[in-house]
Amino acid sequence: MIKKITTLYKEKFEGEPSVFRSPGRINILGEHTDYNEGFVLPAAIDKNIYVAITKRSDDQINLYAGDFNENYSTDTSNIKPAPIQWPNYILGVADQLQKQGHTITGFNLIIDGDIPIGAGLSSSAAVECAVIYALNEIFELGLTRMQMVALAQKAEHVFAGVNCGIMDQFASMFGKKDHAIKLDCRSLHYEYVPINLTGYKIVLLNTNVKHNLAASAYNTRREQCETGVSIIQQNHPAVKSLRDVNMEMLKDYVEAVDPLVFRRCKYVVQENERLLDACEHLKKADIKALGAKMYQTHSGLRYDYDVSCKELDFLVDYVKQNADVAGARMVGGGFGGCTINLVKESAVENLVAAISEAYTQAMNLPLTAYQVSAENGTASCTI
Ligand code: GAF
Repeated sequence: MIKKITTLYKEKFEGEPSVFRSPGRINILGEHTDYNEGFVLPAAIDKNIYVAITKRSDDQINLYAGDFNENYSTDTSNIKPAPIQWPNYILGVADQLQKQGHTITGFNLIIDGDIPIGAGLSSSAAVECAVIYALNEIFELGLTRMQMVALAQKAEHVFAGVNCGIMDQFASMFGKKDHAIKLDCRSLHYEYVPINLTGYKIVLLNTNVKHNLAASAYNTRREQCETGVSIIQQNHPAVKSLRDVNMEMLKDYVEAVDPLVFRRCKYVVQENERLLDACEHLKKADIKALGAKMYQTHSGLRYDYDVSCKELDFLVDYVKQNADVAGARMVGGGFGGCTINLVKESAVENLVAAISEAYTQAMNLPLTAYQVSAENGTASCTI
């Protein structure tokens, strides 16, 4: 990929570029908990977005996306959302830098990568993190990783219109080889937990669908959680987020008033509890117990949080009958993308063959499988 993007750069622009990469992520447990100030357990993976870049002396911004074979140009005095989507993940970052008082000149930038788009593996956060890291380096802005994460998240809110939590950008920037990150999204305290799967592999199964309502439904879920909090606050003013809420409070104050909001909040409260247990299972390499938690999470996302879809449910239901699969669930925001599966190493090949055939027959869609490992976060690449 590094050679490919450098060659592409030289075809499109002049000069010797610097190259940076930022990974996609999986999440072992803790879905839709980040914007509720809860816990998450993601890991950066061995699939990346790459950026090749040089700065310019004028104010011209020239972008080219290898994936789409498309270019887009603007200038630093006129950064606003583009009519096509992909430049917005780059321009949103430049816009945030300017809003935070940083001065940048123009730049030439090529973007490419091997994170499947729309697969729930955070290709957009990886773009934002690769770009902020690249701009921080070439313009010597002196931002810390934590500052870059916050800025990338804000770029997603403003230019992509998704009110996301902090998990994706954090995982991309702070990933560590062979480790998951247990992140407290309230304090931002984090701990690396070794991924010790004792004979199991992490297999992603990509439904190859991304239903349209994903972004708007995501924002609605976030609002429903906030509604739940505001109902409880009438009796418990100290409650700031679902992090401070327990099942008793939900039953006492929310269930009768708003049954839908109750179900949404119930899922989040239970998921936070599950995550703390799951971390202990992972630390003890108790893969069966960890897998059981993953199945429970999927049920919660399917029936209470209502962010799954028939394609994801098909894949989870299928593997549930297989003793070689310890656990599975949808990963990321939902409405398509991948399931994450813990599969006995010796069974991976047969499972992928069988489920691919069954999925295609049932859904009339191809299934794509990836075996992934946990890798380091955003970095410069040596050319
Ligand atoms: C998306 C968001 F970007 C994350 O912040 C997180 O909320 C996730 O959905 C669900 O856990 O990836």
